Amino acid sequence: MSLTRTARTRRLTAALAVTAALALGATACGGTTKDDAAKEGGTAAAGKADPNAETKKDLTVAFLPKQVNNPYFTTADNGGKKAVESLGSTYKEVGTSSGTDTAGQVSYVNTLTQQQADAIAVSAQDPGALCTALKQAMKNGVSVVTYDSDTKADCRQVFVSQASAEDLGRTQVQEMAKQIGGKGEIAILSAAQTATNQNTWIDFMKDELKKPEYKDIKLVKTAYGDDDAQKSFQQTQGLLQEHPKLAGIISPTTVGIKAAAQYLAGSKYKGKVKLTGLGTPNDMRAYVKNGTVEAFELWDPAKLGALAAHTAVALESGQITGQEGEKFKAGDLGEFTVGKDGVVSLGKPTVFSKSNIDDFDF
Ligand code: RAM
Repeated sequence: MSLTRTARTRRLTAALAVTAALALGATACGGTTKDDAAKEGGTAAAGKADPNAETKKDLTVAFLPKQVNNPYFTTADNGGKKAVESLGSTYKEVGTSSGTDTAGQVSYVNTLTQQQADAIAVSAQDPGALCTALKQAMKNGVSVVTYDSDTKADCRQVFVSQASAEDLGRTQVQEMAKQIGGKGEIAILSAAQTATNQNTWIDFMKDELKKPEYKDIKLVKTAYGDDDAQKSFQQTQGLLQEHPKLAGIISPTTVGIKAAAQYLAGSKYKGKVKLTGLGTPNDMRAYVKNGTVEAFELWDPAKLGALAAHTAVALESGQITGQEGEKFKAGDLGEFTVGKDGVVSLGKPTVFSKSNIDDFDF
């Protein structure tokens, strides 16, 4: 019997067990780790990687973004879809419309496990909330990749990161400092308070701000707009009411920076209060052209989605297991190496300003 068939039979049995466990409300019992899964011989962690193993086809690869109706994830997941289909497998996307519905994300993971998806690529709304469900998925032979926003390292096999988190955090502070001439009060407008990606970047921003060259810059508040356009708009308004001397806002979320730009553009602060962070060129083009925003950064979300898809299929095919040093091919994106803690990094982000924004369409 082929490994796939064995894995399938095991999955079916395990899926029935999951159903039973869920019916009993016993979802918190899955303390299994990636290594336990490996011992069970699942494709999810088949012990040793074989870089020459054949790429499996006819797999079902499910994408579970932080938020389905967020244009950033629409672009990312479409990149994932193209890559999955180019590899001869089936793509599907499930997810919640709110960026703070962690219970919803958990329930999608459980459903995908019961449906015996071959691989899941998930952007986690919360680092810990998904752990039990993801461990259960891996125990059932599902390959688990996080992309964009990570869970804990033992709750997935690989994290596909958009760029170095440290670079992203530090460069946003450097850009802000340049725009405000090295002094003044600044604030951060983030996404959800639990978001792993934003929180990691913010930690690096705070660390960067400790350097002597930023002694005249004061971070006065971190606000959370939950990746909800209206809440982010209101939070921006609140920041300026509370801190009328604010010199700038850093918003490391595509939803937040767009809402903040919209608020500033229609206010007396336009062009005076600086705004930078992470945005898509299509969302921000008008605000760059009308002088509300000078520069901001981002990676190509479609490439991030494509890399997540290639990583998921490489795991499911046994070409990698998530150990440091393993190499795999990701189609047109080239060859990648799994780094420390199972992290695969897409590369360097692009800084967008008036001079180059029209070269990009996403
Ligand atoms: C939002 C989401 C996403 C983040 C981007 C920059 O779309 O919070 O997780 O990576 O912004």
